[in-house]
Amino acid sequence: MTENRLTLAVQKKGRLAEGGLDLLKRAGVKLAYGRDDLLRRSENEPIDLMLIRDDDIPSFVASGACDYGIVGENVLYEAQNKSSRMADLEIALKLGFARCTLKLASPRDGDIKSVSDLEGKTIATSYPALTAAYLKDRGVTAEIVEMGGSVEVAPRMGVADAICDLVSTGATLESNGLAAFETVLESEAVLVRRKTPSSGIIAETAERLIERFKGVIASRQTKYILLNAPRDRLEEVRAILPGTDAPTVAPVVGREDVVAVHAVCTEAVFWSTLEQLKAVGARSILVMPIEKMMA
Ligand code: PRT
Ligand code: ZN
Repeated sequence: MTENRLTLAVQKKGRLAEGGLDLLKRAGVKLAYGRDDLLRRSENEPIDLMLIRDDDIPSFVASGACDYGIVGENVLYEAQNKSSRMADLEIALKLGFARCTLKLASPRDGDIKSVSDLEGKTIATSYPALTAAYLKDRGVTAEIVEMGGSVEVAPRMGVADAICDLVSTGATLESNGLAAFETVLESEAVLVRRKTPSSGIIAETAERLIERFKGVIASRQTKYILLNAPRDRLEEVRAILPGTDAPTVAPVVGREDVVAVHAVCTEAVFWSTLEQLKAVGARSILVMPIEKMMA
């Protein structure tokens, strides 16, 4: 840790690494070329990245080895349920990627269909603390078998009756003959820090980084729409534009009956949105990405 430089822990390799580095790049943080496996410096911001396993990120931030970290809520809450040393951690910002759900699942054609069916059974998971806390809340006593990976094979191998694992598309459960019956946690990548705030230059850097992250997140689904609309159907067009409060309406030279509409749409613009716009008479519809945003 260098004085006056913010240290950010990012997963070295995996689902969070890609999203984390992309977020930093979009936030204008350029990384210097470096051979160091553990530390990457930024060449234009007082920021150093520490590249580690995602499971280590909560303790690196809690101990002060890093100021901030990008980690899944699943890993953060598991760490907090395991150790009181993590109580000082808080989420500074939800980052909107690496979304997944921690679910209880059992063999599709078996007889475990609800949480109460787990009484006296065995559950395999990489999230023993979260699973235990969830079962305790519901008054169910079950044995938990901790596994580092390949949790989905546990029922087939006779290691457990059910599993508690992360699901995104559901394909892994499906191909292993399992069906989810309960959601334990909804998770996404978050920016985590200690509750006791840092001060001075590091705090200023953090504030700037968080504002930029917010801008990147907001601009991800925000689009700029340009279209021509019949003047007398303007209200209908406006009602369809997702998340716009005040579009700009300009005249079209030589066309009294048509106006040009420019709007920033803060909600997702789908093909079906364009079809609806066309159906009320909009023409020459252009949807453009927004590169940067600041409120
Ligand atoms: O080496 P390191 O410990 O850093 O990496 P890792 O193997 O623990 O992490 P990685 O990269 O697999 O996941 C990092 C984080 O990504 C997780 O902690 C979650 O916050 C998030 N994430 C999002 C996921 C998934 N989606 C996901 N689908 N993590 C894992 N999975 C696995 C899941 O465990 C299961 O095996 O994908 C499979 C299920 O996927 P579907 O699409 O078949 O449902
Ligand atoms: Zn991990």
